[in-house]
Amino acid sequence: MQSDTLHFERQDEKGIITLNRPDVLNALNNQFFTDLTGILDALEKDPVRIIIITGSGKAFAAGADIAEMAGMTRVQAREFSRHGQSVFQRLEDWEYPVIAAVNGYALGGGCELCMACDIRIASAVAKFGQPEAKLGLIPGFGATQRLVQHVGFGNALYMLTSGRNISAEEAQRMGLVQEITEPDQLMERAHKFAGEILTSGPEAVKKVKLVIRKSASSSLPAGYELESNQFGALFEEEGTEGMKAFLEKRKPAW
Ligand code: DAK
Repeated sequence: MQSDTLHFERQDEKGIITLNRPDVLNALNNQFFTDLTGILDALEKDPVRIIIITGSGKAFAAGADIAEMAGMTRVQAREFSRHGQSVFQRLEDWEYPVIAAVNGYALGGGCELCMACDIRIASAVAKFGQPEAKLGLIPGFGATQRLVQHVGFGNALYMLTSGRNISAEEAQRMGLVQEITEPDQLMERAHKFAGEILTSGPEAVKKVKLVIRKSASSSLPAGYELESNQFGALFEEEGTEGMKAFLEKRKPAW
């Protein structure tokens, strides 16, 4: 599937989304959000068990499209922000894991996109940042909420008030990035990790994401209850097979 802003490819149980406006460092415009929605709609009907998102050229995404944003009124800007937030929320709520393979600049909306993914694997040359304040703006696609969850208040304010870019190593130290690879090994590593997830029980993977994501906006007791319910449900689903396979010293047949 090919659109003006994205390329989508299915590889067995994986779906690979490549941001594809390299001339403007994959800047995120309204069309991008519409195109991503189209891919998620299609995947809802015919799912894959993992999504990998990456960028073409030297950027993952260098932020919201400043050229498009510059002409917006207050009302249009609010709409643009709500549109982006809802699409990123949909990605975060996607039932299976989403890996960001961050190949280069992940700035502003690009950093927000990678934070809406579940796991971030970064090229050693990737740069992360929320430079909105340098433009006299604040983030509009979720960073004021998600960055705090990823790196804590101090680090979030450190990045958001200064607008400075941080290296992949700094991002990893802060907890934003899970793995760093050599640039030419990024996609190989993302596929390898996806392969590791694919050997886990599909229902267990779905449920652990569900419990973690839902609990982030609920109380601790509600989170524990959800965990117990989902844990229990697996005893009528693939958990039985997983435990049996372990005891019989064989691979589980999911
Ligand atoms: N938007 C549009 N075009 C961009 C862009 C962007 N974010 N980033 C780069 N480009 C374009 C450049 O203008 C240039 O186009 P041409 O001049 O070739 O026509 C081309 O991509 C290549 O960029 P450079 O020539 O600048 O490349 P360099 O390697 O020299 O520099 C850079 C790379 C990433 C350091 C630099 O491009 C840069 O600083 N880019 C802007 C980064 C940035 O400020 N990102 C944050 C964007 S603001 C909201 C909704 C959303 C948001 C906020 C509020 N509401 C509606 C309330 C989110 C905001 C953002 O994400």
